[in-house]
Amino acid sequence: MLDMSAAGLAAPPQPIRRENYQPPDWLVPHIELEFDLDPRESRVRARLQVTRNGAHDRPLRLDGDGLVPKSVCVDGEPLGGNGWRIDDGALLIGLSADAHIVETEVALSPEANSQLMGLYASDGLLCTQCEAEGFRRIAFFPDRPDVLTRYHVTMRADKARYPVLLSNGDLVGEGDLPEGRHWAEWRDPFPKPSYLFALVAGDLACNRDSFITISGRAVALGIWVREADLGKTGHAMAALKSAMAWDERAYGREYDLGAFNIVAVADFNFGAMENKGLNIFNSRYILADPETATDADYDGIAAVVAHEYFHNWSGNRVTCRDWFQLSLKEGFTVFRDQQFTADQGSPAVARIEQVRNLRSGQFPEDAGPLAHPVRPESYFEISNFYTATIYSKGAEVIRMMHTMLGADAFRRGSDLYFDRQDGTAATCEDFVRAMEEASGVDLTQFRLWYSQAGTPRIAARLDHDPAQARATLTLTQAVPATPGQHEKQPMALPLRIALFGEAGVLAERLLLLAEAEQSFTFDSIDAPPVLSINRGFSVPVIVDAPRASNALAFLSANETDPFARYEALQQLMLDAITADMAGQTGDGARAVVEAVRRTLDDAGQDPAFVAEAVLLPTEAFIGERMPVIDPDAVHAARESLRAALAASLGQAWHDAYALQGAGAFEYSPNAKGLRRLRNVALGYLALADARAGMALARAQYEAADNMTDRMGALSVLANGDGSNRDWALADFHDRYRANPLVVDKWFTVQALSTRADAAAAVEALAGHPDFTLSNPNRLRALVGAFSANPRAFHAIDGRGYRFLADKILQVDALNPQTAAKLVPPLGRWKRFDAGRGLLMRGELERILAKPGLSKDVTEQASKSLA
Ligand code: B3K
Ligand code: ZN
Repeated sequence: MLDMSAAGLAAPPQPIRRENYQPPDWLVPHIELEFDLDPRESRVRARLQVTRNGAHDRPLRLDGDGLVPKSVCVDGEPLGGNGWRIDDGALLIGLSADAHIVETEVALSPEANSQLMGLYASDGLLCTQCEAEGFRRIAFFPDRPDVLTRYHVTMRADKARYPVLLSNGDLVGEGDLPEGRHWAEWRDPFPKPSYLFALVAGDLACNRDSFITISGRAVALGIWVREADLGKTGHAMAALKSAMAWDERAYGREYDLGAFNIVAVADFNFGAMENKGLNIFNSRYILADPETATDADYDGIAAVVAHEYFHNWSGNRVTCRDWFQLSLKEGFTVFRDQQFTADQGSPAVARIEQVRNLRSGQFPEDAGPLAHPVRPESYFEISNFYTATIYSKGAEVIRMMHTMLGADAFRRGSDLYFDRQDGTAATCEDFVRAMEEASGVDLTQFRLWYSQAGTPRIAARLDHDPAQARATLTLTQAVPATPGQHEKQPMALPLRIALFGEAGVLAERLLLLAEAEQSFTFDSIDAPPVLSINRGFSVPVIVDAPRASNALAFLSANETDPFARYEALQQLMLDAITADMAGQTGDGARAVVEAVRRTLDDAGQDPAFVAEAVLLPTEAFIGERMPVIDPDAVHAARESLRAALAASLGQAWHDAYALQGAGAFEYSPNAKGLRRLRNVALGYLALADARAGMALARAQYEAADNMTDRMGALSVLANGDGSNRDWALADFHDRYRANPLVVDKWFTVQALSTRADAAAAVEALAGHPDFTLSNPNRLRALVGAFSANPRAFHAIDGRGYRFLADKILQVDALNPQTAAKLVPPLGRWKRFDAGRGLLMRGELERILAKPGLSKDVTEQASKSLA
């Protein structure tokens, strides 16, 4: 037998398992943190009050990552080298009594921190990111979400370089120090887990405002940015105030501190972070003005500002017991931000966008090697579990409870949950139990949504018996096998359906499909009805309900639920494209053309809805429906349908293009809808007549008074040929070279180009002086976007795969968390032909062979190969 230790091999790392959860051995009711800040070397002193939790004799274990203690004291006495040891980065101290004061001191280098976890430097600022396990890179501490601590923070820094010093809670003192330094002291009265700690030091300007809460308390609001960006903070501030008022109305949740601060930073691993009282944001989710931000950017800012604010209750006041419960805060908070967004504008358009995101981001994950339940069972690196499943599917799980219970009982359930769990670290089970108790609805079977991975599939058959005037809907469900879960049980699926006759709705019901097969009958139905299924996308599944094109066309014109109307048209389009790829000739394209014409002609419709409804399903979505994805065939079939729409509906596209009202830029649902429709129309006009289309796009580009119009034009120009294209790309870069968020758009529009030379262009752009691997936004703008460009990324010679793998390896050396997020597209190799599959596997193997590869990328790449 091979003796691992003798062979010098370390035991393979073991995953963390949910079933092994143990309460903390030691609690930390209070901490004092002192920071002497400097980009090169910052000193951190931590003074922890620790108390033994239960009767045991285990040592105190304080997590650490890359920390070297300069000193360790217990109850004021320095501990010699025998009193402590380091084990896997953590500091272990044997303690005799049940309560002690433990003090440690460490030195950190923020400017050398390229992982952007812990304390780091970004564009002259010093800031922190701690979720999930970044606090252990700042101080030795039990860095787990179920240890709740009161924080008292003192910061000292050079006053000229860092005039602003912020942390969680309320400012309790500040003053000057010798040698041009100054200090500030912050106290957060709410006990919190270490992942919610934050500090910022920098030369920042503030957009100040205030909010009076429902009980009449004044909250000082601040959005902190670079002086030059101050004019771009108005939209985020307005969104914050709307979100605060909305949470009082919709959930009865009031803000609890005297101050709420947001800081925007340029280098950030994801969107934003909900640190208690001091949210830190990726600047792309704060900064906006019409000249530099699109309508989609404006919408994203409002949604993320609201999301982080809502975490103050769903995440901070009630946090997670362990990271397996991550969806407790993320799924619920996404659901809350989705409700908020729906209340701001068009609920139908909001739902369409949510479902499109779910289908493009979460369904492929659920169907691939990285599939995992909403409440995972194990992980190696928790950063890899901030996934579309935890967030988007998690939100759908909450939404289904809302649907099954009804809005009133759901609200009683959320009130009970917040009351009962306030100040605790809770589990998904606690949430479901509160919903159950408040409503009396039994959610036993429903809990499978937390434990079973994979997207369920529903097949539907509708029979009609004229003699009995009865329709019978037979539904079957199946949940596909996923890694580690071969056998699945039938789930509780709340399915909204309607039956239509020529005169309109004959029956509407919310069905609960709970068995593998079930039939539902509908009486007083004289003639064979048309089935509309999964209205409002009430259940996140794939539905197979074959319907003739005239039935789908009927629904696309007559459904009363706008989402279902959209869905019927999407299905009609999908059927036409699928038939084309299968070489069938039929009237699929003609049916689509007529349905789109009717939708464009429907004067009463919200233009934003029309713009969504007439968009063809994405190439990624079409590919997902194929047994073996053929990106070239998908592209060809989709383009041919696009060409048919462009050629047959010339006048309708002209009319839609001309719809936009005159007048200055306005950010309102209607104006946004008109801009969206106009840009969609521009795409079709350019397809019908490339020369005229490029000229029109250039004219739009030059005349634009807002980024939505300019970007819409640029994307048409970038996909085209000729001098207008070259001119526009050069002009855009020149105009906006000083604005990194806009330069990101310039990279993305080229990375997403449908041109045949897109892969070569992206390789060249990776050598552009403005490209850098160290800024996650820039990396995602080029490399992330490219891997979502189906045809270019899946180029048959494998150059797209090779490019991505090269970038993953380069980024891994700097920032493993962000590198690991780039891996999933390579893990989809089973879905492609053998040739592509082999090339993708080859790149995953090459990645895994790299010595010193991070735990983050190792987990993603090795699971992707399995
Ligand atoms: N809670 C953070 C995400 C942290 C990601 C850490 N890898 C932002 C959010 O979801 O609101
Ligand atoms: Zn969140």
